[in-house]
Amino acid sequence: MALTPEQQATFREEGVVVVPRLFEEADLAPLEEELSDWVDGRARELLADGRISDAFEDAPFETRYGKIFEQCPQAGLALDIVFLRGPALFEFLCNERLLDAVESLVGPEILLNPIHHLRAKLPQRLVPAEVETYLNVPWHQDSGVMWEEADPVPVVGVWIPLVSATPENGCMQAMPGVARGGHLPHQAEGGTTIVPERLPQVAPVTLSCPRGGAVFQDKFTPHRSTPNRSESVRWSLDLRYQPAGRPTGRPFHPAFLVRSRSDPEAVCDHATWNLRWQETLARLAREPEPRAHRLVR
Ligand SMILES: O=C(O)CCC(=O)C(=O)O
Repeated sequence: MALTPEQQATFREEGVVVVPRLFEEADLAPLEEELSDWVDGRARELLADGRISDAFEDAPFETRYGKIFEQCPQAGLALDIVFLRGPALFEFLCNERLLDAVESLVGPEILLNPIHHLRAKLPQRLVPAEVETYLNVPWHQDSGVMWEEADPVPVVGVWIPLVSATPENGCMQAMPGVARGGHLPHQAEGGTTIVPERLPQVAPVTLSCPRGGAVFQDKFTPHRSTPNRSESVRWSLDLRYQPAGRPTGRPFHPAFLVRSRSDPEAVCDHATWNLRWQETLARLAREPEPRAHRLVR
């Protein structure tokens, strides 16, 4: 579904727009099932190894992972898009409604930028210090995690909650109307974050978003996510799309053509996506990974 002219105008002017109804339940269900199967498999393994005492087989998607994690934090290992790489996940990255919306912002030749994550944001009381700034991301722009080569490219961030995101369970916040100012310096201290003296003095908007909706953001829009004060897991995806044939800001990671009106045959399939990430991860395990984030200190 293309964004409405009003939504497109909000995106252009504010650098962020919440689209509360983008997906049907049928778009999300296969992905939720694939993730639930993954949690189930991990729970069974840990139970068999004696590392957890209860696999919580009957717990729903929103809470089961947290209950497993609480017993054994290794439950969270390799829980991200590039490690999971399942068919439903790939199918979702190429979802027609999603790409129609993206097309209305970046045009008909669409590249999936390699910066994409699945976040199972735990209840705050369970968040280990090592992943604090991955789950409670401090103020940053997406340009801060990309090389400068992507500055002129309209990379659009799409944040998709798999359970309704609210202030209670740690939804996102963003600073509207400042994207036009471009890239701001980021530092490593406190997790990749805008240098405090350069943080715009703009009142943030809280981006509550129901399941079925999505938040679209300019790569220069400062955003952060707030702690999850609920007892459920706030599952979400954050994806990035851009016009094909332009730098991604991650030249050492693969990018994938997911829609092409001029050459539909050229779009990537699940097997290719899977293989290219496998090859890339194997290569990066052998050699030092170049620095991905753009940090001034
Ligand atoms: O999901 C979150 O909590 C953070 C996501 C984020 O920082 C992003 O989409 O760039």
